[in-house]
Amino acid sequence: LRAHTTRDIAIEELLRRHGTKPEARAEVLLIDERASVFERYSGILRGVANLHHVRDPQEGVLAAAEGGFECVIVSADFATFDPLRVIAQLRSLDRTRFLPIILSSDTENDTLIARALELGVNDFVVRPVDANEFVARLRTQVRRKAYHDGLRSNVAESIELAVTDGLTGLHNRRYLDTHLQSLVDRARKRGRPLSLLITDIDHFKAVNDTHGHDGGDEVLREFGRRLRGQVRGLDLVCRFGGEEFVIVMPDTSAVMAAEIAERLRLDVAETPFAVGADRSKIAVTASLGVATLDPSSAEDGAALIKKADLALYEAKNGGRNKVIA
Ligand code: GH3
Ligand code: MG
Ligand code: MG
Ligand code: MG
Repeated sequence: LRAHTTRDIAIEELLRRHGTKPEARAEVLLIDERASVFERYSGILRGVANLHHVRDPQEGVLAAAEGGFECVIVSADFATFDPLRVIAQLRSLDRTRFLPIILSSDTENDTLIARALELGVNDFVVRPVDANEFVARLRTQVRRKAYHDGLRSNVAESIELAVTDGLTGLHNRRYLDTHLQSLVDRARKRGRPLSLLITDIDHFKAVNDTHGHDGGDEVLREFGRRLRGQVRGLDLVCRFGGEEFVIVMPDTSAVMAAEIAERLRLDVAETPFAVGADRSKIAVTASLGVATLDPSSAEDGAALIKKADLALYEAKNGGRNKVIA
């Protein structure tokens, strides 16, 4: 019996990471007109990759764009088709922009290889290929892709987090700040109306005082859900801060926006919010201020927010549970 020391385990981990143990098979696409090349490469990559074969270069690009591949091997030797075009197409499509490409050439054509590398080929092999070298080059590309895919999704996740409100899952103020002006610009350019509303929960401090901060959080989440559920997908709903929310509504006139605001007000006021383990019901009301972009003035996104905020202030002063448009 072999004693398993910590050192053994560490070495095994290293070997595993460096691919001495079999890795999962990669899904690889070969674009080459010849069945003989496919047979040869299938033999070499047996146990390493599931090799898929498309003979026609244009169909090959389409197959690659359909996804599911971790690497594509492109022939440099089509009878009548320029292999550089295949590479350029693969690099220009969103779906294949980052897909590793290995160029497989019958001859050591330096000019072609150099131009292919410039177009974004990741590696190349010259036939007849050495089996071990081919496997190693392919695995390197597959690992590189996995690593970069991981990085890309981490970046996408960080960006998503940076513009999302953690409590409600709605967009946050940072997102509004970066998008409101372009929504205003677009509305002006297209000669379309644009409305914005700000809503603030009435006496929210009392909710916290009576039901605790967690109870208050639950009300905020439910409030956010109701707002999101009552407007169209293209309307931008965000948590502006504390218990204030902003909704930006493209293609929405002042009359329509006032109706929507009234509907929201009623929905909140008429259906109590359930909080806590015992789902006790809380009566909540909110005040709303509505503003519509004036096409004859030069007001910007910030001015629109200010206008809606003044209306909200009036609604609060007018006794709360009110819409001022
Ligand atoms: P008004 O009708 O004038 O709006 O009264 P209000 O009590 O709602 O207004 P105020 O702005 O005085 O109080 C807002 C409260 O919201 C104070 C703050 O502690 C609370 N609050 C802000 N953010 C959160 C949060 O994320 N969770 C909870 N539970 N409370 C929050
Ligand atoms: Mg306040
Ligand atoms: Mg309030
Ligand atoms: Mg407030």
